[in-house]
Amino acid sequence: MSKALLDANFPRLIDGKTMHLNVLEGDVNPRILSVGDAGRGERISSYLENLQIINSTRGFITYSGTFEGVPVSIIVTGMGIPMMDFVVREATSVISSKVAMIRLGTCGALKPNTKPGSIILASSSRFISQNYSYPVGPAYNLSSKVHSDPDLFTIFKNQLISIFGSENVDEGVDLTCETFYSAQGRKDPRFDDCNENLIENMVVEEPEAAAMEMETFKLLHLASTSKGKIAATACMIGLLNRHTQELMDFSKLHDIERDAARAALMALIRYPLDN
Ligand code: R1P
Ligand code: URA
Repeated sequence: MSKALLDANFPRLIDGKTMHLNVLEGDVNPRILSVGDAGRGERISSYLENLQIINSTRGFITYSGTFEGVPVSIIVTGMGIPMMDFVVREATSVISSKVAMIRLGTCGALKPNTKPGSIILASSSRFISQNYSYPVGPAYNLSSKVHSDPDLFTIFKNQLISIFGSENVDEGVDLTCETFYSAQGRKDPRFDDCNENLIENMVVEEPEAAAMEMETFKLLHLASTSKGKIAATACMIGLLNRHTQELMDFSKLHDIERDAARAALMALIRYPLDN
Protein backbone atom coordinates (compact mmCIF):
# COMPACT_ATOMS: atom_id res chain seq x y z
CA MET A 1 0.00 0.00 0.00
CA SER A 2 1.33 3.42 -0.92
CA LYS A 3 1.95 5.68 2.05
CA ALA A 4 1.76 8.85 -0.03
CA LEU A 5 -0.67 11.32 1.55
CA LEU A 6 -3.29 13.50 -0.08
CA ASP A 7 -3.75 16.07 2.68
CA ALA A 8 -1.57 17.25 5.59
CA ASN A 9 -4.43 18.52 7.76
CA PHE A 10 -6.71 15.46 7.67
CA PRO A 11 -4.48 12.86 6.08
CA ARG A 12 -5.84 10.38 3.56
CA LEU A 13 -3.64 7.89 1.74
CA ILE A 14 -3.25 8.19 -2.02
CA ASP A 15 -6.05 5.60 -2.47
CA GLY A 16 -8.39 7.87 -0.44
CA LYS A 17 -8.44 5.74 2.72
CA THR A 18 -8.08 7.37 6.13
CA MET A 19 -4.56 7.11 7.50
CA HIS A 20 -5.21 4.96 10.60
CA LEU A 21 -8.59 3.19 10.25
CA ASN A 22 -7.98 2.46 6.56
CA VAL A 23 -11.58 3.27 5.58
CA LEU A 24 -13.28 4.95 2.65
CA GLU A 25 -16.77 6.39 2.09
CA GLY A 26 -19.21 3.43 2.22
CA ASP A 27 -17.01 1.33 4.53
CA VAL A 28 -18.55 2.47 7.85
CA ASN A 29 -22.26 2.60 8.66
CA PRO A 30 -23.81 5.48 10.64
CA ARG A 31 -24.73 3.20 13.57
CA ILE A 32 -21.46 2.24 15.26
CA LEU A 33 -20.63 -0.01 18.20
CA SER A 34 -17.11 0.64 19.56
CA VAL A 35 -15.36 -2.06 21.60
CA GLY A 36 -11.88 -1.96 23.05
CA ASP A 37 -10.88 -5.58 22.76
CA ALA A 38 -10.22 -7.35 19.43
CA GLY A 39 -11.51 -10.68 20.76
CA ARG A 40 -14.78 -9.03 21.85
CA GLY A 41 -15.12 -7.44 18.42
CA GLU A 42 -14.63 -10.74 16.64
CA ARG A 43 -17.05 -12.60 18.91
CA ILE A 44 -19.88 -10.09 18.57
CA SER A 45 -19.33 -9.62 14.83
CA SER A 46 -21.21 -12.94 14.52
CA TYR A 47 -24.40 -10.86 15.04
CA LEU A 48 -23.87 -9.22 11.65
CA GLU A 49 -25.00 -10.50 8.28
CA ASN A 50 -23.35 -9.57 4.97
CA LEU A 51 -20.13 -9.03 6.91
CA GLN A 52 -17.25 -6.97 5.51
CA ILE A 53 -14.03 -6.73 7.58
CA ILE A 54 -11.43 -3.97 7.22
CA ASN A 55 -8.16 -4.32 9.10
CA SER A 56 -5.64 -1.57 9.64
CA THR A 57 -1.97 -1.81 10.52
CA ARG A 58 -2.71 0.40 13.57
CA GLY A 59 -4.85 -2.24 15.30
CA PHE A 60 -8.29 -0.90 14.33
CA ILE A 61 -10.74 -3.43 12.84
CA THR A 62 -14.01 -2.36 11.23
CA TYR A 63 -16.76 -4.97 10.91
CA SER A 64 -19.67 -3.76 8.80
CA GLY A 65 -22.88 -5.58 7.97
CA THR A 66 -26.55 -5.67 8.86
CA PHE A 67 -28.29 -6.36 12.16
CA GLU A 68 -31.98 -7.19 11.75
CA GLY A 69 -31.66 -5.78 8.25
CA VAL A 70 -30.22 -2.40 9.36
CA PRO A 71 -26.63 -1.45 8.39
CA VAL A 72 -24.31 -1.19 11.43
CA SER A 73 -20.57 -1.25 12.07
CA ILE A 74 -18.60 -2.65 14.97
CA ILE A 75 -15.17 -1.04 15.40
CA VAL A 76 -12.35 -2.50 17.46
CA THR A 77 -10.95 0.67 19.00
CA GLY A 78 -8.10 -0.47 21.25
CA MET A 79 -7.30 1.34 24.47
CA GLY A 80 -7.09 4.96 25.56
CA ILE A 81 -8.39 8.30 24.41
CA PRO A 82 -6.03 8.79 21.41
CA MET A 83 -7.42 5.55 19.93
CA MET A 84 -11.01 6.70 20.50
CA ASP A 85 -10.10 10.02 18.89
CA PHE A 86 -8.90 8.22 15.73
CA VAL A 87 -12.04 6.09 15.61
CA VAL A 88 -14.54 8.90 16.07
CA ARG A 89 -12.83 11.34 13.71
CA GLU A 90 -11.88 8.94 10.92
CA ALA A 91 -15.02 6.77 10.99
CA THR A 92 -17.32 9.79 10.92
CA SER A 93 -15.21 11.49 8.22
CA VAL A 94 -16.39 8.86 5.72
CA ILE A 95 -20.09 9.17 6.72
CA SER A 96 -22.09 12.12 5.42
CA SER A 97 -25.17 11.59 7.62
CA LYS A 98 -25.69 11.83 11.36
CA VAL A 99 -24.07 9.09 13.43
CA ALA A 100 -25.09 7.13 16.55
CA MET A 101 -22.25 5.57 18.53
CA ILE A 102 -22.24 3.30 21.56
CA ARG A 103 -19.15 2.14 23.42
CA LEU A 104 -19.28 -1.28 25.07
CA GLY A 105 -16.26 -1.66 27.33
CA THR A 106 -15.09 -2.99 30.66
CA CYS A 107 -14.27 -1.03 33.80
CA GLY A 108 -13.48 -1.01 37.47
CA ALA A 109 -16.67 -0.31 39.46
CA LEU A 110 -16.48 2.47 42.05
CA LYS A 111 -19.74 2.33 44.01
CA PRO A 112 -19.35 0.08 47.07
CA ASN A 113 -22.56 -1.85 46.33
CA THR A 114 -22.03 -2.47 42.59
CA LYS A 115 -21.71 -6.22 42.02
CA PRO A 116 -18.80 -7.18 39.75
CA GLY A 117 -20.25 -8.48 36.49
CA SER A 118 -22.92 -5.72 36.49
CA ILE A 119 -23.42 -3.37 33.58
CA ILE A 120 -22.62 0.28 34.34
CA LEU A 121 -24.13 2.91 32.07
CA ALA A 122 -22.33 6.25 31.72
CA SER A 123 -24.90 9.03 32.00
CA SER A 124 -21.91 11.38 31.86
CA SER A 125 -18.14 11.27 32.05
CA ARG A 126 -15.20 13.18 33.53
CA PHE A 127 -11.52 12.83 32.66
CA ILE A 128 -8.70 12.16 35.13
CA SER A 129 -5.31 13.31 33.86
CA GLN A 130 -1.93 13.25 35.53
CA ASN A 131 -0.47 16.70 36.21
CA TYR A 132 3.09 16.39 34.89
CA SER A 133 4.02 19.72 36.51
CA TYR A 134 3.29 18.32 39.99
CA PRO A 135 4.08 19.48 42.71
CA VAL A 136 2.86 22.65 41.05
CA GLY A 137 -0.88 21.99 41.50
CA PRO A 138 -2.54 18.66 42.40
CA ALA A 139 -0.99 15.39 41.16
CA TYR A 140 -4.16 14.50 39.19
CA ASN A 141 -6.86 16.70 37.69
CA LEU A 142 -10.55 15.92 37.25
CA SER A 143 -12.23 17.59 34.27
CA SER A 144 -15.75 18.94 34.10
CA LYS A 145 -18.57 16.69 32.87
CA VAL A 146 -19.77 15.72 29.39
CA HIS A 147 -23.11 13.96 28.98
CA SER A 148 -24.44 11.01 27.02
CA ASP A 149 -27.06 11.75 24.40
CA PRO A 150 -30.22 11.48 26.56
CA ASP A 151 -32.35 9.67 23.96
CA LEU A 152 -29.73 7.11 22.98
CA PHE A 153 -28.94 6.61 26.69
CA THR A 154 -32.59 5.90 27.51
CA ILE A 155 -33.13 3.54 24.57
CA PHE A 156 -29.93 1.67 25.49
CA LYS A 157 -30.80 1.53 29.20
CA ASN A 158 -34.21 0.04 28.43
CA GLN A 159 -32.65 -2.60 26.19
CA LEU A 160 -30.08 -3.49 28.86
CA ILE A 161 -32.72 -3.73 31.58
CA SER A 162 -34.93 -5.94 29.40
CA ILE A 163 -32.01 -8.37 28.95
CA PHE A 164 -30.21 -8.20 32.32
CA GLY A 165 -32.90 -6.96 34.74
CA SER A 166 -32.70 -3.62 36.54
CA GLU A 167 -30.82 -5.22 39.47
CA ASN A 168 -27.85 -5.86 37.17
CA VAL A 169 -27.75 -2.46 35.48
CA ASP A 170 -26.23 0.52 37.32
CA GLU A 171 -25.65 4.03 36.07
CA GLY A 172 -23.60 7.02 37.09
CA VAL A 173 -20.67 9.23 36.22
CA ASP A 174 -17.90 7.49 34.35
CA LEU A 175 -14.33 8.50 35.16
CA THR A 176 -12.18 8.06 32.06
CA CYS A 177 -8.55 7.87 33.09
CA GLU A 178 -5.44 8.80 31.18
CA THR A 179 -3.81 5.48 32.15
CA PHE A 180 -4.81 2.12 33.62
CA TYR A 181 -2.28 2.19 36.45
CA SER A 182 -1.34 5.55 37.99
CA ALA A 183 -4.43 7.53 36.95
CA GLN A 184 -6.73 4.76 38.24
CA GLY A 185 -5.04 4.82 41.64
CA ARG A 186 -3.25 1.49 41.25
CA LYS A 187 -0.18 1.17 43.47
CA ASP A 188 3.17 0.27 41.91
CA PRO A 189 6.05 0.55 44.39
CA ARG A 190 8.56 0.85 41.52
CA PHE A 191 7.27 4.33 40.61
CA ASP A 192 6.49 7.52 42.52
CA ASP A 193 2.97 7.88 41.15
CA CYS A 194 1.75 10.24 43.91
CA ASN A 195 -1.67 8.56 43.73
CA GLU A 196 -2.02 7.22 47.29
CA ASN A 197 -5.53 8.58 47.87
CA LEU A 198 -6.62 9.08 44.28
CA ILE A 199 -9.82 7.02 44.38
CA GLU A 200 -10.92 8.41 47.76
CA ASN A 201 -10.28 11.99 46.59
CA MET A 202 -12.04 11.53 43.23
CA VAL A 203 -15.10 9.98 44.84
CA VAL A 204 -15.34 12.96 47.20
CA GLU A 205 -15.04 15.34 44.23
CA GLU A 206 -17.55 13.30 42.18
CA PRO A 207 -19.98 11.51 44.53
CA GLU A 208 -21.83 9.89 41.59
CA ALA A 209 -18.63 8.28 40.24
CA ALA A 210 -19.52 4.74 39.13
CA ALA A 211 -16.75 3.46 36.84
CA MET A 212 -13.10 3.89 35.92
CA GLU A 213 -12.01 3.10 32.37
CA MET A 214 -10.14 4.73 29.51
CA GLU A 215 -12.20 5.90 26.49
CA THR A 216 -15.75 7.07 27.24
CA PHE A 217 -14.95 10.71 28.01
CA LYS A 218 -13.32 11.16 24.60
CA LEU A 219 -16.32 9.68 22.80
CA LEU A 220 -18.83 11.83 24.69
CA HIS A 221 -16.69 14.95 24.40
CA LEU A 222 -16.27 14.58 20.64
CA ALA A 223 -20.00 13.94 20.30
CA SER A 224 -20.71 17.12 22.29
CA THR A 225 -18.42 19.16 20.02
CA SER A 226 -19.63 17.56 16.75
CA LYS A 227 -22.17 20.30 15.96
CA GLY A 228 -25.07 17.82 16.16
CA LYS A 229 -23.56 15.12 13.94
CA ILE A 230 -22.86 12.48 16.61
CA ALA A 231 -25.12 11.05 19.35
CA ALA A 232 -23.19 8.86 21.77
CA THR A 233 -23.42 6.87 24.95
CA ALA A 234 -21.50 4.06 26.66
CA CYS A 235 -21.73 1.17 29.05
CA MET A 236 -19.11 -0.96 30.68
CA ILE A 237 -19.06 -4.40 32.28
CA GLY A 238 -17.64 -3.99 35.81
CA LEU A 239 -14.81 -6.54 35.95
CA LEU A 240 -13.99 -5.71 39.55
CA ASN A 241 -14.99 -3.41 42.36
CA ARG A 242 -12.26 -0.96 43.36
CA HIS A 243 -13.94 -0.34 46.71
CA THR A 244 -14.44 -3.95 47.86
CA GLN A 245 -11.62 -5.45 45.69
CA GLU A 246 -14.11 -8.15 44.60
CA LEU A 247 -13.64 -9.68 41.10
CA MET A 248 -16.36 -10.90 38.74
CA ASP A 249 -16.74 -14.55 37.77
CA PHE A 250 -14.72 -14.39 34.56
CA SER A 251 -16.33 -17.57 33.18
CA LYS A 252 -19.44 -15.39 32.64
CA LEU A 253 -17.70 -12.54 30.82
CA HIS A 254 -18.28 -13.67 27.23
CA ASP A 255 -21.99 -14.32 27.85
CA ILE A 256 -22.45 -10.88 29.45
CA GLU A 257 -20.49 -9.26 26.65
CA ARG A 258 -22.62 -11.03 24.01
CA ASP A 259 -25.89 -9.97 25.67
CA ALA A 260 -24.70 -6.38 26.22
CA ALA A 261 -23.63 -6.20 22.57
CA ARG A 262 -27.10 -7.35 21.50
CA ALA A 263 -28.63 -4.61 23.66
CA ALA A 264 -26.30 -2.05 22.09
CA LEU A 265 -27.11 -3.18 18.54
CA MET A 266 -30.85 -3.13 19.32
CA ALA A 267 -30.50 0.41 20.72
CA LEU A 268 -28.50 1.57 17.70
CA ILE A 269 -31.07 0.33 15.20
CA ARG A 270 -33.93 1.84 17.21
CA TYR A 271 -32.34 5.26 17.57
CA PRO A 272 -33.94 7.62 15.01
CA LEU A 273 -31.20 9.01 12.77
CA ASP A 274 -33.16 11.67 10.89
CA ASN A 275 -30.86 13.00 8.26
C1 R1P B 1 -8.04 -1.71 30.12
O1 R1P B 1 -7.93 -3.04 30.51
C2 R1P B 1 -9.02 -1.52 29.00
O2 R1P B 1 -10.30 -2.06 29.37
C3 R1P B 1 -11.30 -1.05 29.34
C4 R1P B 1 -10.52 0.24 29.47
O3 R1P B 1 -11.25 1.35 29.04
C5 R1P B 1 -9.27 -0.05 28.69
O4 R1P B 1 -9.44 0.13 27.31
O5 R1P B 1 -12.16 -1.05 28.24
P1 R1P B 1 -12.20 -2.10 27.02
O6 R1P B 1 -12.54 -3.43 27.64
O7 R1P B 1 -13.24 -1.62 26.08
O8 R1P B 1 -10.83 -2.09 26.36
N1 URA C 1 -10.65 -1.39 32.61
C1 URA C 1 -10.09 -0.36 33.26
O1 URA C 1 -9.71 0.64 32.63
N2 URA C 1 -9.97 -0.42 34.59
C2 URA C 1 -10.32 -1.49 35.30
O2 URA C 1 -10.14 -1.50 36.53
C3 URA C 1 -10.91 -2.59 34.63
C4 URA C 1 -11.05 -2.51 33.26
